[in-house]
This record gives sequence, structure tokens and C-alpha cells, in this order.
Amino acid sequence: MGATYEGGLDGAGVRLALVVSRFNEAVTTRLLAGAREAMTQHGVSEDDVDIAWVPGAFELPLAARKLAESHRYDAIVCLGAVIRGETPHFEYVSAEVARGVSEVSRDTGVPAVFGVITPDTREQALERTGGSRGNKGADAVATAIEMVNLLRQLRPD
Ligand code: INI
Repeated sequence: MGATYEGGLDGAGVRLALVVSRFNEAVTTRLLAGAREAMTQHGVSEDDVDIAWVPGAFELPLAARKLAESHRYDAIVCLGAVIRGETPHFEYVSAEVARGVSEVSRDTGVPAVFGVITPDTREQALERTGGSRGNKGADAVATAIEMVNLLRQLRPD
């Protein structure tokens, strides 16, 4: 039996950049609040976190890429909300953002986490951002920390 690798959720010493979309700000500020709570819970230092705001979810990948390429962060967390019922070009926006964020990870080697919710309605958006179904911003931060710790095991310096 070979080795088993698993990243933990200890955020001490983990440097994060959050990229947050201003579109649907009433929802994305809730994602950000969840992300902040999770960072505190997992021991990420406030000094190790920077935040960049972008106009809409479509702009998340480019800003995430710039931040990843700066080598100043261990992971990038992208937060946004694309609401199906309110977005005529929902499929284009959501698919592009998902692909763009995953390309950042693949191209740079820095984990870029997809903390973008794609609910059918605003009510569902609220449920997923601190309502009955948790907070996807908090989940995204936990994913970022786990990936950073896993990659540190896979590529020890
Ligand atoms: N951006 C979002 O983040 N969520 C949306 O629901 C949305 N809608 O409804 O269109 C949205 N559009 C703006 C888009 O992300 C870009 O900012 C814009 O197209 C300029 O590139």
C-alpha cells in the first residue's frame, strides 16, 4: 500500500486572495461574510488575506489569474452569484466562469476555487449564503485551505 495524502483544514500560514463579484451584491456580500467566518474558524490570519472586487462573475477568471500569477497567494477564492431566473444569458455566463476559474488552477498550479452559486431564484441564493443550506462562501474557503495543505504534501519544498 502506498501513501495516502489528505489536506487538513488548518489555515495558519495560508495566504488567500478573494475575488468577489459586485453583481448581485446583496448575495455576494453574504458569500464574503461566510468566507470571512470560515477563515477565522480555520485560523487564517487577516494579514494573509487580500480582496479584489470585480464588476460581475464574468470578470472573476481574469482577476483570479492575475492574482495567481503574482505568486503572493497559496489559493484564490472566487465568489459570485449568477441567478438563472434573472439572467437571460445564464448558460453563457455560468459556463464561461466555471471554465475560466478551472483554467486558472490548471494553468498556474495555484488552486482557484469556484465559489460561484448558480441558483434558479433569489430565494435559493439566500438559502445557500447563510440560510438553510449553509454558506457556499465558507465552503469555498474550506476547499481552498484543504487544497493548499494537500499540495504542500504533494510538492514538499
Ligand atoms: N454577472 C453576475 O455576476 N451575475 C449575473 O447574474 C449576471 N447577469 O445576470 O447577467 C452577471 N452579468 C454581468 C457579467 O458578469 C459581466 O460583468 C458583464 O457581462 C460584463 O462583462
